[in-house]
Amino acid sequence: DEQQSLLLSSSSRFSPPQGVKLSYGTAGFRADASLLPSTVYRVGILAALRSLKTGSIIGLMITASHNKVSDNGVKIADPNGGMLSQHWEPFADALANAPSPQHLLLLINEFVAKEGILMDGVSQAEVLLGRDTRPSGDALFEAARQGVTSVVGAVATDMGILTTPQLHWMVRARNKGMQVSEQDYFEQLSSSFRYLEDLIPAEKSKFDGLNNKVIVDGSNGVGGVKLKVLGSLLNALVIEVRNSSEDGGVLNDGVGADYVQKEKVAPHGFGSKDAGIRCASLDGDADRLVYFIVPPESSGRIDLVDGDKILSLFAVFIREQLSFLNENEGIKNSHQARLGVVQTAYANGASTNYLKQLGLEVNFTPTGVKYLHEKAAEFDIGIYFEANGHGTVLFSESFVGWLEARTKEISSGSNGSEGKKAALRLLAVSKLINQAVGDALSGLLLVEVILQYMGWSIHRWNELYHDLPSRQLKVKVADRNAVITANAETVVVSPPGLQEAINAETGKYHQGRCFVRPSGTEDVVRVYAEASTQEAADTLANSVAKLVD
Ligand code: 16G
Ligand code: ZN
Repeated sequence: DEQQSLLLSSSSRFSPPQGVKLSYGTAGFRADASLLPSTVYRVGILAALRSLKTGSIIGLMITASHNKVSDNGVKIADPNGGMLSQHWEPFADALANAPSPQHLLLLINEFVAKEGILMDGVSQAEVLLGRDTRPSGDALFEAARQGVTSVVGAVATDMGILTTPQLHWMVRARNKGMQVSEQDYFEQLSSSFRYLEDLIPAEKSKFDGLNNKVIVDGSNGVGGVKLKVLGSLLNALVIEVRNSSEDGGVLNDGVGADYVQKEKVAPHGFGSKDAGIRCASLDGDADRLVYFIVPPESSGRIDLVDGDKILSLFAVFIREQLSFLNENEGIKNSHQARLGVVQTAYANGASTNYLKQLGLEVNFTPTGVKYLHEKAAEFDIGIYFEANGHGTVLFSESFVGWLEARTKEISSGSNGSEGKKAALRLLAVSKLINQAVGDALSGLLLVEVILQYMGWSIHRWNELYHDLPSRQLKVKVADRNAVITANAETVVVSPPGLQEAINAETGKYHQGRCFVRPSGTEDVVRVYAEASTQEAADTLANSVAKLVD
């Protein structure tokens, strides 16, 4: 029929690369861009099928995040704006690796039958397409468009050049029946930021002098461009953007959140002239954010204020607002909101101790946003962050409803103005922060307004706790999947004996902690070690790397 011949003819234009096996890893498919047209085309088909299956709008983003400029990648945003349901990942793998159009068609027909997807040509499907600033983005966009439209009844909507979190936000908003132009995104972020600023008590210190300025490294990518637009909608806060894609530098080359966090050095374009000023860095698709402090002397080393510290700042603020709410509520209105935080094994041990001392429930999941996000969604307010700067805050619908009711009820009463303000602040946070996925732009605005509210400099914030020295290494091995882990990647269960050997090494160090895991994005095994001195962390990491080798 029409559908079958359409798929056959369009797929014959996109031959899969020879001798490469692709896998929908932690962050979708990623590879050298030249290998990807057929994969992206096929993910276009998958996105259209996903839209038919869910009866909702689906997103397809073309990016390779912090990876080098010649790489690219593709990932799907599900109806709620989150990651593709894990249950569909094996189908994505099978599609990408089908050797011929005939195989592809067979796979699709089988899957469609199994999932009960109605491919009747009458049902409608829509996929929002986004891409970052990579030069390969245009051609891959075209491949994706052809994939989507090879499913009869499916429409591909070009959302243009976007950050990854913008696309996820748009998918989430569209499926809630909201407007989703880029202007709507900027409008929601900037207005909730200004609203939060207005809710800062007069006696709390406002921005002054240097304190109203943040300098942001855009990783020579899409984030810098978008941040300039966002910044132009704000008054008190001055955002100076460096390393934006139009500045001519190479994407992710000596710049960006991944580089700054892993190497602990200042990105290109930053130096001792910036000493004392708040600096921040985005990654190539602006879903990661870290802050840093440049020291006065030009050693290149920086004080890193990473995802763990952003999480801690958010947790302190939200916990304070919740306590205001409880103080000001009569017994009949009280609602013990469940606040939970989620980290991975990469979280600095000092951050975990700090959060526990605050009395918070700290949960651990394996690396990868899909795991953290899912766990955080179990709470009334769930905050998750990876040390690398990817994270966000999730509010349950029922809690948002409760907050809305609070603001109305309290306003008719006489006391409780602090409680009402706290409810208003939390509601504004729920609108400012991107609840679809970690978003460096909305995260930056939330950090900035909380610092303003607290009257804190970046130095004061950085002093919340002191990071334990740590070291990360990667080891090239024949088969990274020979390493199997459990307990949120903290324990090796296979090969046998390896964990015992790691324990024996770790036991030699004061405050020693060490784990190994197979990377989800590169063909390596990663080693992480922490100890009371940098030298000890380095030696521990090196000796465990030898055990893996
Ligand atoms: C991907 C993940 C990130 C994770 C990283 C780990 C998403 C959207 N991104 O970039 O969360 O930290 O992979 O990489 O899930 P690794 O497995 O190579 O260490
Ligand atoms: Zn990214």
